[in-house]
Amino acid sequence: MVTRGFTGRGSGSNQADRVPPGQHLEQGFPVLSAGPTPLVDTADWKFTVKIGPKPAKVWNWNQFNALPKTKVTRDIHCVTSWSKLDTVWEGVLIEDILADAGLERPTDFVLAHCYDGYSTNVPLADLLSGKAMVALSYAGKPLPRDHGGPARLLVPHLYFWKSAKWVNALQFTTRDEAGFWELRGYHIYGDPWREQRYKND
Ligand SMILES: Nc1nc2c(c(=O)[nH]1)N[C@H]1C(S)=C(S)[C@@H](COP(=O)(O)O)O[C@H]1N2
Ligand SMILES: [Mo]
Repeated sequence: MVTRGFTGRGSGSNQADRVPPGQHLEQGFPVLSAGPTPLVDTADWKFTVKIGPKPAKVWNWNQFNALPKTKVTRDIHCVTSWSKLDTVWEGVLIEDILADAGLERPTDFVLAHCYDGYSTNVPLADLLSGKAMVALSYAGKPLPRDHGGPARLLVPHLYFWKSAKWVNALQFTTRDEAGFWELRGYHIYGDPWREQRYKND
């Protein structure tokens, strides 16, 4: 195995230190979807921030792409046990989306919704401070369809099922409401370092 040395991101200089318990390193990029890949044309694409049932702001593709973009390099961890290091993404940080909507912290929880009907819940704190984005590109290219293109949520510090592909809405909720996999036995939070895979982990 090749050792890369320092990554410049604090914690471990060693790859092994960056792989959570029960995970192994993956060089490829597996595709995992609960159903078929939806075809989402950027001409029809819309992204909505809602507070409860009420839309607070809607962007079309061009409007969304005019928001400030940020590039990040992150390790990702799928609950099926693969981890992939140093993945490179570009997109719009959640705080930059909220700022454009004139919102700060409407509620403490968020439910992300997607074009394929998938959903996943995340506490708002886990989406702020540069921790999460709506990613529009992967490895310097527009996000491939099977990986969630044209746009997906990226929450790399939680298991990858939280990184909702084909995302089209962030809904603020007052309680932490379970999403698709969370309703089907997966952990409500999903911290890979604490191996929060299933409901009672
Ligand atoms: N909309 C949507 N997002 C989704 C899924 C899905 O089925 N639909 N699967 C989740 C799961 S379980 C995983 S592990 C990751 C996989 O992302 P990838 O296919 O880019 O590796 O997407 C997550 N986001
Ligand atoms: Mo997954």
